[in-house]
Amino acid sequence: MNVEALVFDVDGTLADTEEAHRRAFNAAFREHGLDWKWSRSLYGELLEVTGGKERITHYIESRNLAPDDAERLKWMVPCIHRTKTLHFTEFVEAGEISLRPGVNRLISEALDAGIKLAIASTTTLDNIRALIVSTLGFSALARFNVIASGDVVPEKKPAPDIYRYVLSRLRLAPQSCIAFEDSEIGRRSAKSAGLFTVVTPTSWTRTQCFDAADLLLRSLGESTEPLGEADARRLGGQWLSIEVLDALHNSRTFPPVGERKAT
Ligand code: XBP
Ligand code: MG
Repeated sequence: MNVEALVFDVDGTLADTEEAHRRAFNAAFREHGLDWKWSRSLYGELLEVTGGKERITHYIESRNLAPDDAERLKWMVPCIHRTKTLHFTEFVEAGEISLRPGVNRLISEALDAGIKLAIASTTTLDNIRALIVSTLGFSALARFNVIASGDVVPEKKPAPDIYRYVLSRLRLAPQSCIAFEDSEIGRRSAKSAGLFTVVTPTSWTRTQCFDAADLLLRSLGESTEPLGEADARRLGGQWLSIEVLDALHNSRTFPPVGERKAT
């Protein structure tokens, strides 16, 4: 194997979490006596702003409030976001979120092959920990050599900071690592840091343009949820295995752009 580490984004990649985030934001707004309610369509637009605190601040600034009101609300953002995180972790701990197809399988294959694992996410460490523990068990946290959450770097995605932070902690060059993302913002972050990037969009990001993705798939696939026909044909198998990933990454020959549309 030439691949030395797999670096996973969390929201949308490990699991399809953004609906739970949206519900947690709205629960926090209610708890703080705010009459804000983020619909699915509005939240889809707000996802262009990475980081929950930054997203709430952006929303306040977009409402043309009186300067004093805006300042007072911005002062509340950290507290509102802490409440939101409590609601999100409650949803996760209640078992409402499961890993996307192929994630657990690929993590196990990587460990068996002696490949390191890392996380590079914009969300909070509390959210990441809750998701890993609720889906893989407490001991699974130790499988990851590095878990990097949004606030450890000065700039969130699409800046490359979080991936560069992970590479420095892994002491690996970007050329020997592969990133997994769900959004164009995340892809740009990983690519700017020099990583081969696999993109598996969700319903929140499927309409984005991923022509620049090194590999675009509907999901990582597994025996119970195989890849779509076109993806399976391109990869020569029903799911993205470590062996196929290593070969693709080494050969740097990717399926023709035209065939990159996730089926
Ligand atoms: C996606 C994000 C996060 C989540 C909300 O993170 O941008 O902000 O939408 O989580 P990822 P927080 O990099 O894992 O795709 O409220 O904790 O930010
Ligand atoms: Mg994501």
